Amino acid sequence: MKGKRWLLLLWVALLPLLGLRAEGEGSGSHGSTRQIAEQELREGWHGVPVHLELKRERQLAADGFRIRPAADGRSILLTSPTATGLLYGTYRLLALQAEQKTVDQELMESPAYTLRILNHWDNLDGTVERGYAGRSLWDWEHLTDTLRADDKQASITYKRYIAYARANAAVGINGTVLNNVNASPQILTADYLRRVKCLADLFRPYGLRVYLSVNFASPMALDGLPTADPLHPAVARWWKAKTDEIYRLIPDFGGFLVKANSEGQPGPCDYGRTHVDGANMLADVLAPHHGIVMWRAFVYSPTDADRAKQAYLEFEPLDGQFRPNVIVQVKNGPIDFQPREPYSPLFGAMPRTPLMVEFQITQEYLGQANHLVYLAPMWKEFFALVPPNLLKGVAGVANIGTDANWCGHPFAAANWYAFGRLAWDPSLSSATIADEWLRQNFSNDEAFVTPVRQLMLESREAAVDYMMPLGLHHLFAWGHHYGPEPWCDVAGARPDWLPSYYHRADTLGIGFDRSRTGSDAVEQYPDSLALRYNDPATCPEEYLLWFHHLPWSYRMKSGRTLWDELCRHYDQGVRQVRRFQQVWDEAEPYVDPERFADVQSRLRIQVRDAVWWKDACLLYFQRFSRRPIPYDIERPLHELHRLELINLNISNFECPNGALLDRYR
Ligand code: GCW
Repeated sequence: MKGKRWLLLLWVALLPLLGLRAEGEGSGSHGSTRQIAEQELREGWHGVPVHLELKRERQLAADGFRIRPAADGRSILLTSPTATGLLYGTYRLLALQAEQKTVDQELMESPAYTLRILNHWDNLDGTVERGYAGRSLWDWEHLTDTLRADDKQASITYKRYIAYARANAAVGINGTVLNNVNASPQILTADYLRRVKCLADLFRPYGLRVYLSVNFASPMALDGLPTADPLHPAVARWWKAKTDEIYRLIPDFGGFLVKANSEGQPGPCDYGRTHVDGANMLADVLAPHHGIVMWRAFVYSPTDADRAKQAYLEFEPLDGQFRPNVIVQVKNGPIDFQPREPYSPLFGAMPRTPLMVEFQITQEYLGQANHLVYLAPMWKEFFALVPPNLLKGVAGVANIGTDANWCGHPFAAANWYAFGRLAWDPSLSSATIADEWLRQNFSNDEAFVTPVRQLMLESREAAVDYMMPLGLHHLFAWGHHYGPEPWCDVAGARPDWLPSYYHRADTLGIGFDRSRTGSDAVEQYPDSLALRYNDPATCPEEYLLWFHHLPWSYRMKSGRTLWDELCRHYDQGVRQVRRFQQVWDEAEPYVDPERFADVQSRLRIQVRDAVWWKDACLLYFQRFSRRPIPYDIERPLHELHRLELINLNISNFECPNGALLDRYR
């Protein structure tokens, strides 16, 4: 049982494990992909015969598919212009079967984006930056061409790679960046590239392309070049040779992801060049191979007193200057994956540049592996304001590791699933996706699905409420970003890494004034939104303290003061997770004991954490507001001075787990 546990919670666990071998799968031919589809159907499909047919159709995008039940109901025709599309259609059929849905109507689907890519922040030493589900999936040491299912030693990791590829294909994810954006130059050595090739060969038949994050100073680190200046001919020559070497090994290699001149990473600006110079140099060497550059816009050099404005200030003027195979990858919000942020104003501001959104699937700022937070509603919020057709692709920072259940929290796999589904079709609702995932993974029983789906749908708002409601942001503890530390002060730290930079609480009020009379960040939004956000009376209350510094006595729409409303949001968040506990306990008859107990115990941690957040934030802000916590809400359970002493003593990147954190509370 134990050895196979890592498969247990995967939605495709409903499908039988493939016994395929690595050899012969590397050709990338349609044949092998099609064979996988056929085998999946043979082993998993219990309905009428399905006929697969490769067929070009005007209404179908490359990897789209059409499922057509015959009029007499005796067979199903699955067509697609590509073998990968046939595989996607196969997985859709198997999903429908698992959800006990009948296939009695034609179904036609085409992916909304051609780029649906996971970004792993995996280091070569097996650690994962902001990973909370064990170690990196990539066992570099044992990745060799001879990796086979029947080789005992490699068998576990081999099966894991195949299961990983299947899981991605099952939701239409078609790219994976294997390594951390804080990239080690070593990944580009011949030795590592050979291992990358092994993964590319394993993943290819599942329609999953491999990409790499690259360190901009690689030519210096690996071959002693005196510079990494993108305009220096020797540097461009080095990248060309390296890129050609990669494509000799991996003919369908996807391209590079680059974090440059951000958080200490090297980049073109080190040489007085621009992001355009750096990105275009790489784009030119990739272009002959049809590769792309995903150039991240996550930069915040202090070009302005407000960090929320910095990426825009640096990138907006570069619009129209990038090569066509450069895609600028922008985080969904202007700061950094906070529980709630308005969308990044760069979307819409660079009409002549292909853009990708970067979501964070791993819950760096959302309770990591301890909190149940279903993220589809957050990503839908983004798509509600940024029209999906404005984007070229969608990237998600993966939450996957070697943990038995892949993602740490048993419900965290729902976020991997939701990411894939939304990258395929951003018009799907959060409820539909949660419904699918629950049915495929747990039970079709309405008595289970209805309340637990509701729990999932409310979970993100609950987290916002007990962590940082009304537009508050970055109140996190230093480094590891797990618990609350609104008081955090670290001598010599960058001010914009400290919570007080963001909440600006004082005796007069709280919030970051980004209105026209403040930092004027509102100006970066389209006129109609700028107008709305600029006025506290029209600014949506969920962004109020993101855009405004307001007095504690400010009247909210409810008629309550800002202080009272803040208290109520924290209290509401706590009450909601308590309610989640009840819902989950009632679900016991429908869930296997192992997963039941796991979620139950993590919900207990979540409730304790929610109370910790509420007490820490309210008691700390009360020092400034000097107002009572409304008497009809639960009284604080902690003393502020004791909360201030909590030091989880975990490094930036270590994986906290419930047991460890519990010791500190
Ligand atoms: O969210 C922050 C994280 C860093 C991360 C960085 C980034 C990979 O705290 O760990 O580094 O963003 O996105 O580059």
